[in-house]
Amino acid sequence: MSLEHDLESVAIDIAREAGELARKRRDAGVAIAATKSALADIVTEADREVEALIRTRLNEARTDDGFLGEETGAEPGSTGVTWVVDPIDGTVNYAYGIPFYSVSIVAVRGEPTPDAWEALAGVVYAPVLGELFHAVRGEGAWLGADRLAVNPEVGPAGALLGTGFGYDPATRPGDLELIGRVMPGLARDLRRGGSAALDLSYVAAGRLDGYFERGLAPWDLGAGSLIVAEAGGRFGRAEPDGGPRAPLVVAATPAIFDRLADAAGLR
Ligand code: LIP
Repeated sequence: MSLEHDLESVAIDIAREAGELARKRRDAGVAIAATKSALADIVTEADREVEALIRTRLNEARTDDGFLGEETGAEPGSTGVTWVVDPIDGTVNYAYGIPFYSVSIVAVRGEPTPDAWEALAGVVYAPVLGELFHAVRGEGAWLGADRLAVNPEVGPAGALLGTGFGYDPATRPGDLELIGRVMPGLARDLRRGGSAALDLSYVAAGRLDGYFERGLAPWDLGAGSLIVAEAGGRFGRAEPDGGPRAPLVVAATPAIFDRLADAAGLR
């Protein structure tokens, strides 16, 4: 088995176990452990417990790899491979009992930053929805055993787009201004799912024509960006307008990527 397929197999097994733990904890009731960057940026005890499980399993399976997790930060490794992990992406959905949340795990080579890494294998698992999206670099993207492909074209009514908002209320005016730039002339409607990893996977599955959001962390987008690319989609990330604001992510079918990127100010 190639390195990439071995990494994918490890990620799938761990994502399934982690997702089932998250679901079990959710059913038992969720405790908010703390807030982070803003009042809305919560972390639950389950986030911490699930990430601890993922770290333990990765250490068992790939002892000398590096790790970068939303809740426990970075630990360098010696193999050149780093695991970038969001234990529960869609934490607010999770806290409210909304099933649109996922475990996101990606193995990358090189510096673990989105602009520098080479994503090798990624998994996004939604335990309540029972859907496991996965991809290996150069080998396509899958939902379970079904091959994924982005929509080849967008209908005359316009594009169905996903988006999201940062936790900091100060970003709200910019987020709303961004929507005002993107929707006219391009979108038939918007969906705000609340899990970037699933939003990106939905682009790969053709359930969304495109997605854009400012302020995503590496663990939010790591696995989903590989899944989009391997499904024939395009993915871009940059400081909008060259300014110091939160980086903008755009992902879409090639049929509208350039128009969406231009309207969003990616280039
Ligand atoms: C979330 C993203 C979502 C974004 C939220 C938050 P978390 O990640 O998946 O797309 O809109 O602000 O960043 O915090 O649930 O891991």
